[in-house]
This record gives sequence, C-alpha cells and structure tokens, in this order.
Amino acid sequence: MSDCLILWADQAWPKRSGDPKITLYEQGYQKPLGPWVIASSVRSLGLSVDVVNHTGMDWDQLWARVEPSLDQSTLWVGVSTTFNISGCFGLAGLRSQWRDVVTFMARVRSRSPRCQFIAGGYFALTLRRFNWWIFSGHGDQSIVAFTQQLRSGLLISGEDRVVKGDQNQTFLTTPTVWDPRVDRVRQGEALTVEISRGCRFKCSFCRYHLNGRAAGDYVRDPDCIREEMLTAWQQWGTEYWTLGDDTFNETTEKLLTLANSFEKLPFRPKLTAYLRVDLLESHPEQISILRDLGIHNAMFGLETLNRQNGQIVGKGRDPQRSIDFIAELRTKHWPGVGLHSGFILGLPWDQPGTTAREFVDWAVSDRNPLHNVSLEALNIMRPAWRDHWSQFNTLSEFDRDAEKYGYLWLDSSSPNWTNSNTGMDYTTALADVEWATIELFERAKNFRIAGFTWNRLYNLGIDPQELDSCNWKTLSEKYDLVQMTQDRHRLDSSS
Ligand code: B12
Ligand code: SF4
Repeated sequence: MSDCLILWADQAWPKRSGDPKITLYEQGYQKPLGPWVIASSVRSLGLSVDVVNHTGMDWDQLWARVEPSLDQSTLWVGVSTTFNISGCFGLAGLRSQWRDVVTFMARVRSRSPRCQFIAGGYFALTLRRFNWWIFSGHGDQSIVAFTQQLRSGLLISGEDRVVKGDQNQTFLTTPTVWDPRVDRVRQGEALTVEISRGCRFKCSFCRYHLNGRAAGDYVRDPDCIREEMLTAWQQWGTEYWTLGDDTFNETTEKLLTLANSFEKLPFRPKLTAYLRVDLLESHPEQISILRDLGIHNAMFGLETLNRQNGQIVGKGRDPQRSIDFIAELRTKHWPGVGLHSGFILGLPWDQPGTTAREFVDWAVSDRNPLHNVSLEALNIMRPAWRDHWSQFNTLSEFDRDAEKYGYLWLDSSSPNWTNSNTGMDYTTALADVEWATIELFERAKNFRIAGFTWNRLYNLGIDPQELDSCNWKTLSEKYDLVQMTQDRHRLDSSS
C-alpha cells in the first residue's frame, strides 16, 4: 500500500508504426528525474510513494498495476507529464480517452475515497479538463505543502485547483533520494542527476520559465550532486549519467567547481550533457575540464545550417564555424566522445523539400563531423491555445510573436502553421523530417550511437563498446530494439 502514487511514461512509445527507422531515438529506456524528485520530497515526510511506469500499458493493465498500491489512506495519484507524450495520459489521443480517464478515476476512488488526482510537469495543463489539481512549474516544495494539508484533512488552498510552482530554491541543497526497495533501478542503470535549472540564453523556439536567467544562477550544490551520484554508484554501480542541465558549460567556473567535487568520487562518471559550441570555442579551457570531468556524449543544439535562421533563433554565428570547431574536437581533443546535435526544420528560411534534402546530403557527407544528428519539426503554439497556455507556462518568442516571422494559421485551433514567406507548413515539416530520418537510417553509414540515445540503449543491456562503434542500421538489424524496449518496460511492472 502507498500513501501516494506517481505515474510516468517513457518517451513517445509506441508511436506511428513503431518502425525503428523513424523511432530509434524513442527506443531504449530511461527514467525521467521529475517523478523521483517529487517522490523524494514526499518520502521526506515519512510517507510511502509508489513511482509507476505505465509505458505501453492499456487502461486495464494500468489498473492491475496500481490497484494493489491503493487503500483507504492513499492521499493522491499524480501523473508526471514532461516526457509523457505516450501512455494512458499522454498527449496523443487524450481527447478520445475522456471515458477511460473518468472510469480510471472512479476505480481509484472505489478503493481510496479520499484520493485526489494531480498532474505535474510541462504538459500538466492537458489534464485540467478532468478537474485535477494542476501543478505548474517546479513542484518539489509545493507538493510537500499540498500533501501535508491533505494528510491533516484541511481544506486545500489553491485558486481554481492550480498550485503555483516553487519560488524557493531548496532544490539547490536537497538531495534526491532513491528508495532501493521500491524504485526498480537495475544494476548499472544510467540515471539522470540535476545540475541546474534554467538557461542563460533565450533562443526563439525554446519555452522554459527560467530561460534568460543570469549565468551561474540556480546551479545545485556540488556536494549534493556528488552525494547523489555516489549513493547510486554504491547501490547499483551507476556510472553513466544524463545531466539535467540545459547548458552544462554555461561558465568555466561552474565546471571547475564540479570538477573539484567529482575528484572525490571513487569512480569516474561518464556524462551525457547539453553543451554550447560557441562557449567551448570562446572558453577553450573548458575542453580539457570537460574531458577530465568524464564527458562521454556531447549534445549540441546547432539547430540549422542556414546562417540567417541561426541569427533569428539565437545561435547567431556562422554554422560553418561551429562545424569546423566540432571537427577539431573530434579529431584533436575528444576522441571517443560521442558528438550529436539536434536540428529544427521549419525555421523562417527553410524551404519545403529542399532544406531536408540538403540537410541529409550534408549529414551523410564527410563535411559533417558529428557522429549523429536528429531533426525535429518546429513546434509553435497554436493561437487558440496561446492565452490559456501562457497563464501556466512560458511561451517561446515564436509562440508569442509568430506572425512577425511569417507564421500564420488557417485554422487557429490546428497545430498546422504555414509560413507565408516560404510556403512551408507544419504538416510538410513533419513529413520532411520523417523522410530525412529514414534516409539517414539507410544512408548514414558512418553514424554511430551518440547523444541521449546512448544511455537509453545502454539501459537495454547493449554493450558499451558495441554502442560506441555501431551505426543505427547495424544495431537495428542485430537487435529487435522495439521488443527489447517493451521487455525492459515490462520488467518495471513485475515484482
Ligand atoms: C534531460 C532532459 C532531456 C532528456 C530526458 C532524459 C530523461 N529520461 O530524463 C532527453 C535528452 C531525452 C530529452 C528529450 C526531450 N526534451 Co528535454 N530536457 C532535459 C532537461 C535538460 C532536464 C530534465 C530534468 O531531468 N529536469 C529536472 C527535473 C527535476 O525537472 P522536471 O522534470 O521538470 O520535474 C519538475 C516539474 O516538472 C514538476 N513535476 C514533474 N513531474 C511531476 C509530477 C507531479 C505529480 C508533480 C506534482 C510535479 C511534477 O516537479 C518536478 C520537480 O520540481 C530539461 C531542462 C530542465 N532543466 O528541466 C529539458 C526539457 C525538459 N526538454 C525539453 C524538450 C523540448 C525535449 C524534447 C521535446 C526535445 C526534442 N525536440 O526532441 C525531447 C522530448 C522527448 C519526449 N518525447 O518526451 C524542454 C521541455 C518542454 C518545454 N518547456 O518546452 C526542456 C524544459 C528543455 C527546454 N529548455 O526547452 N530531454
Ligand atoms: S535552446 Fe538551449 S541554449 Fe537556447 S534557450 Fe533553450 S536551453 Fe538555452
């Protein structure tokens, strides 16, 4: 029996056909950190929290999984939505699931009459229609106050069932504590550790309430970070880490402080981190500091090969300069480090068809120094949602001022923007992304696994040496990644 339950689902899975050619980045397994930060806060009150992975389950399977954890004393069932695109409470198909959600709630209440339903994380708003409590922003402290109120039977305060995000900074010095008895971490499992919140930059497509903060703000105490890593290493032998940090190399000082703290670890961590190339080039001392810190997979956000697009989105310099610098990193400074970058299709200067074709030609050529790339269609908040959404979440510059960049909607409730200057629209961008991803799968012989996918596939039990040398196609031919992913998720529901 548990006092509280948190449901999470892994990245969009199963999506479309489940064809590994277009869904490789969704294969694998990694626990999101948000649910465990919340669980850790609530457990500090002496309460029990069951963190439930419901990836790939239907409603009956979900009920079978949660029922044994519910009883008269259960206070709340919560859903973590940041990475929960699929799953019973995922974004896709929520409209048609009204009856399922209501039936699920009635079943829960039949065992736990006092139980409240809550949603947290970036897409929490999507569950508001069910009259749930919505936690906007960070919830590690607000959940404590909420749970205490519920426990004492007091009427909960909160205007309109909305609980505002934390304003305080206790997360800086509060460790996230995992419970080895119930958290289903497997030996060696790659985990996430939070380094900082927010970002000193403000790129036009990026939505996050702490974007544009001062450099070095909201960085967690290095001893607290080290403590979390050490405990996981002692319990499960965890050496591979994904860093919860939008720009790990935002300042050299931050890296040096962490390097100092990591020196006391009895193992050498292997880190997957988001980095900015321009900062690495303007602060070249970071190259060796990061190497010594254990950088294993570097994820850059080049976003575009077009300089004019770069200037609009906030990556102003000539993309070729970044590419040349990455080539130098690969050959001279960081042999063995996986180099990945994300790109966006649908930016103001992108052309239907042509841009995707040019991108693929570049990516498979020897002009590309990256080990791997991923491409996403530009997402802009549809006008019908803008005002509503902005009451709870921050909008990006593109969301706020779409028309200024040429984006128009024929139907304001549809996600399908059209760029009046180029004729590109969202549907075309999605189709071009799918086409490019399949092309890369077939043609990018020199690619290898790099970026966040590395830790996800490692968590399926694939050997590190193989991951460092294989490309997507070879790996997919050797392993049934879809099946392995499903099997790994099912392990979480077995006792
Ligand atoms: C690591 C990371 C990833 C990893 C995730 C690995 C993993 N499984 O953990 C990878 C690389 C896979 C990834 C992918 C993506 N990511 Co990402 N990622 C991050 C990053 C850097 C850290 C996430 C993290 O662990 N944060 C720390 C935890 C503690 O914070 P949290 O999850 O938000 O949880 C808090 C609250 O949300 C809330 N909460 C969460 N769950 C619950 C549940 C309850 C019940 C309650 C009450 C509260 C609550 O309370 C928590 C504690 O305060 C964040 C940036 C950031 N600083 O958060 C971006 C971020 C979350 N990612 C983002 C995006 C856009 C993506 C992608 C869509 C990118 C892409 N185009 O492919 C994909 C989505 C994948 C998918 N399909 O789901 C955006 C999110 C949405 C937004 N604001 O627009 C962020 C904010 C980055 C940004 N600045 O834009 N990402
Ligand atoms: S895209 Fe990256 S660098 Fe730009 S604001 Fe977002 S998190 Fe920061």
